[in-house]
Amino acid sequence: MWSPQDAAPEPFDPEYLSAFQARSSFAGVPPRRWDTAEPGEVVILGAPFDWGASHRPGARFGPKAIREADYLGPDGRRPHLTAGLDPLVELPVVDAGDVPVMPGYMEQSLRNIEAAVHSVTSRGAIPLVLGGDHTIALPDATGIARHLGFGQVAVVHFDAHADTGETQFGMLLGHGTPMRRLIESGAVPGHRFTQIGLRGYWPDQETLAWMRGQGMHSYFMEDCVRRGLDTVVDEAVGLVTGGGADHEPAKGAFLSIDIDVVDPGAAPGTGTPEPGGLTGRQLLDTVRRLGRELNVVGAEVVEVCPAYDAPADLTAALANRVVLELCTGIAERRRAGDG
Ligand SMILES: [Mn+2]
Repeated sequence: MWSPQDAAPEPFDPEYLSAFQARSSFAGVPPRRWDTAEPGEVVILGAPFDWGASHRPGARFGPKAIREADYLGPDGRRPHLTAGLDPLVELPVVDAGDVPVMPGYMEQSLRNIEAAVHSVTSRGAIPLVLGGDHTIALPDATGIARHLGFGQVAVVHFDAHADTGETQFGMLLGHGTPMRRLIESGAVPGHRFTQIGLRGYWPDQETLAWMRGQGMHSYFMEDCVRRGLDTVVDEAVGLVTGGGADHEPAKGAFLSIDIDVVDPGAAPGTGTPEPGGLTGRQLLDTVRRLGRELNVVGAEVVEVCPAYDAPADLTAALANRVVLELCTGIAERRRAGDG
């Protein structure tokens, strides 16, 4: 089986076009091959991969839907109303299209995603991956850890689900297992994980005990409601920048944003909807804040499943704005001279 402990995968032909390729770049930003990213750029990559889904498939169409769920023109400009800057221009943001993936071919597809993310990261740019189901957290975070060092990157993980299953249908790879694979490989140790928004009826108590044993910091929706999301995010920031008890601060943060962290009333177009989540407003404010307060070295927005999003494309529109708010926060941090 493919493992993050293997040697880094070989790069592949960046001219290859996926069958699920969007016809336009995100908001009309300039196209860029991922192997020519410039330092400081935020590079959007599509990962139209959904063969790790346990329930509703269709997230392979997520990258296209997120790029196109937008009522403004493809002019590469999105001036933020209150930040006083345009993150697309200021960072700048570019779009490298979709990573070539092959339906049904789990391991080779994940290798390609990892190679593209690693290529962007190793050039000093910030990969921002549009999923795709959450299996891609494994190659995304591994590609970044290969550059910054195994154990050096913190993950702030927004999700209804912990994604720490030991197996899925008896198999090691799938969208319910990536966080466990990252911990086992050492790419991201348990103490570097902060999870926000967990709820529902999965995983079981044995898995929750394993997570605690690994030192994972898991905030349930009940914590977000009872203690307040701001308090939870204060602690999440402290865990990354302070490292938590007995640990060095992380070199940077990877934000793994499963759109199902938001209540399915506002984000129905997703593979495994779980009632009772965050509001869209809460997620937007939080990702902007984390962009500002953390050294974000990469991000992914996953599990947008457009076939269940009809008729209003609400989930894809929210994901589009999550990307913009995160980029706004990163631009604000850079303007303030912190990164
Ligand atoms: Mn997930």
